[in-house]
Amino acid sequence: NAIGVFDSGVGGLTVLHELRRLLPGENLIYLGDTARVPYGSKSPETVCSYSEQAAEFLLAKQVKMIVVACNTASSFALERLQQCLPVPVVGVILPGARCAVRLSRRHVVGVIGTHGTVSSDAYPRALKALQPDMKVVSEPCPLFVPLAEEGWAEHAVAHQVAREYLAPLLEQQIDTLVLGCTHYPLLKPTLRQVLPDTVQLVDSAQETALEVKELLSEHGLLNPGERGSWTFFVTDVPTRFVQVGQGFLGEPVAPVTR
Ligand code: DGN
Repeated sequence: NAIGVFDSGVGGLTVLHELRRLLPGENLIYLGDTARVPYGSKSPETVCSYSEQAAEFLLAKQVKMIVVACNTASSFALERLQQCLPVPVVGVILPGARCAVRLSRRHVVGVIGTHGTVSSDAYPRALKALQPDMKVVSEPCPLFVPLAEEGWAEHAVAHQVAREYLAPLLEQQIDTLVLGCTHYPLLKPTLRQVLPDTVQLVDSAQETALEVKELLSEHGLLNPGERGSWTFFVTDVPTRFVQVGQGFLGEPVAPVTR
């Protein structure tokens, strides 16, 4: 059986990339809800209902577990999905929070994400549950999403936007920054240049892949080997998903079924 992964669109391919690297024997089924992206600016009710539909689609494909690759969907819908679904469900928030707690020396952590993720308070809740004296400073950075999709993640404009967004976090002297959105790993080189060397970056995608591996081995569900398949589904015509997706996945995205 495959691992089902869903996201609002193309961004979750950063999570798929990490899953593929860490678990090359697994069959992966990806659903990008490209007809209804973005989730980041929609209400909790809407994001929950879209997430339930995505999970149902994957369950019908007999997946053995589901990864909610989208930070906004994880923020709003993870608990509900974990309660209702007959397979294990992993989101991206807790793995990222765990890593931040491990790395942070002074317990002042920055979190960046969509408006939805930041307004949900999901990261601060997870971080404080793990480390009660944690100070969390959050900042929505919505413009990073179109910059990454446009291939402008390292453009001068991205540097300027990053300086504006990160200024309040640097004022609070964060020592760790959680990249709480599927698109932000593409901005790592830019963020690295804007941030002092003392600030550590947490890539939720990498941490999530580790958590999936642990969960599968705990349940005896790990697929050994090197030759897992992957299959892509989208809810709109696949043209743009294929074009933009390559930059997120690090290799060509194909074949894609609508
Ligand atoms: N996938 C979304 C997230 O990680 O929050 C970003 C894209 C979006 O829906 N705005």
